[in-house]
Amino acid sequence: MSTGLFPEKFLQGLGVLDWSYTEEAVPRSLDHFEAWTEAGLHGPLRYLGDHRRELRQDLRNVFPEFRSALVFLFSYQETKKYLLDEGRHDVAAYALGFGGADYHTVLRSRLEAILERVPHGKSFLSIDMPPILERDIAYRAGLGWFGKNSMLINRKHGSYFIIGSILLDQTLPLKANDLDTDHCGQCTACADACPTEAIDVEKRTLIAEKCISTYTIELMKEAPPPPGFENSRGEIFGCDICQDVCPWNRKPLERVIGMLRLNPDFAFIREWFYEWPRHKLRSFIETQSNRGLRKLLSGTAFDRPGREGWLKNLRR
Ligand code: B12
Ligand code: SF4
Ligand code: SF4
Repeated sequence: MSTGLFPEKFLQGLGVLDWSYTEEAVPRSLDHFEAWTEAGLHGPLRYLGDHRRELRQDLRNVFPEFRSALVFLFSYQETKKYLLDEGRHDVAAYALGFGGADYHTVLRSRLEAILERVPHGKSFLSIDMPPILERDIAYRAGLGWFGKNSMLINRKHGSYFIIGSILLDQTLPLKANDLDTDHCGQCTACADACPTEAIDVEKRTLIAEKCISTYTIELMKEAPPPPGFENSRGEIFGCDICQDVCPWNRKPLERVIGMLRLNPDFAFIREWFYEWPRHKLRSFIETQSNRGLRKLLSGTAFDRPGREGWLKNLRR
């Protein structure tokens, strides 16, 4: 979307690939979400099936003053391109794509910078954590469609982005894009490539407990890997396989220069993941207490699994 509200250079500087607007409070895909949780497909992700499930039914459950939302797609394409060129699949690109910092923190300040340009009263910033169906909010703002891998895919920019939204207590003189339609067609490349058969093509969703991303990010204790994990590419944190094979990600990556830019404070990440052999990293983590490891990783995306989770991930 382009309006005088946000100069293009300003948004480019913040890594925004595209943005749009919606006044719809209720997710269009709510039925799919409810069927998914009822069928238990959220598996170990309890926060999707407990009392927070109902909160996702309407944005007003989270922000009662809701009248409209601005939705932004924040790129990590350069990092993805770099990792693909280097043949490195250990760590999901999103985790390195914001200087190695936790994207929740980085994108919150970018959304705050954007908010300064919008006349507003009360507002609510959403990046990942709140009980909001964020792919759906981007969908109803017309920013893409739900791929068979369940990613929100944008026709021009693919799916290597994080969705961030600003909920407002007033409407703006803007119009949502038209809803996008399906552009997967007969393709099933993502489901064919998923080593753990976690993708349900018919339902356009995941069986969460089979997904490597769940196993390596969300499971913080020793646990058996999902069947097929041994056939992955060496992933130890997150998984990008079903995006890497998606034809809609090819062209967007041709337009960018591959780059890994880590904040100086997080330069150790390169050493840990790319310079040390795995057994060295594992031995190092063994010498740390859980609290000590969390302190070292604080501010990055990598502190989530904790010591036990990391030892699990590095067992392979
Ligand atoms: C839980 C969660 C996970 C779980 C479960 C994944 C999942 N598919 O739900 C796990 C840990 C596995 C995970 C993994 C990843 N995640 Co995640 N995750 C979330 C979280 C917190 C909630 C998602 C959710 O509500 N799932 C519930 C299920 C039912 O939703 P769904 O699978 O998306 O299904 C929807 C559609 O498919 C649709 N639908 C289904 N069938 C049909 C049919 C039709 C016709 C239509 C119209 C719609 C439709 O309805 C469903 C409900 O909206 C969101 C943040 C948020 N607050 O929304 C991030 C989020 C989805 N994750 C994100 C990312 C980046 C990832 C990873 C790429 C990270 C990585 N590299 O490891 C992987 C991708 C795996 C994958 N293919 O999905 C991004 C996705 C951005 C994008 N372009 O889509 C989000 C939006 C975070 C953000 N703010 O950007 N994630
Ligand atoms: S993220 Fe990996 S394991 Fe999960 S569905 Fe995609 S390819 Fe399969
Ligand atoms: S790989 Fe094919 S089926 Fe899967 S999301 Fe991309 S276009 Fe759709």
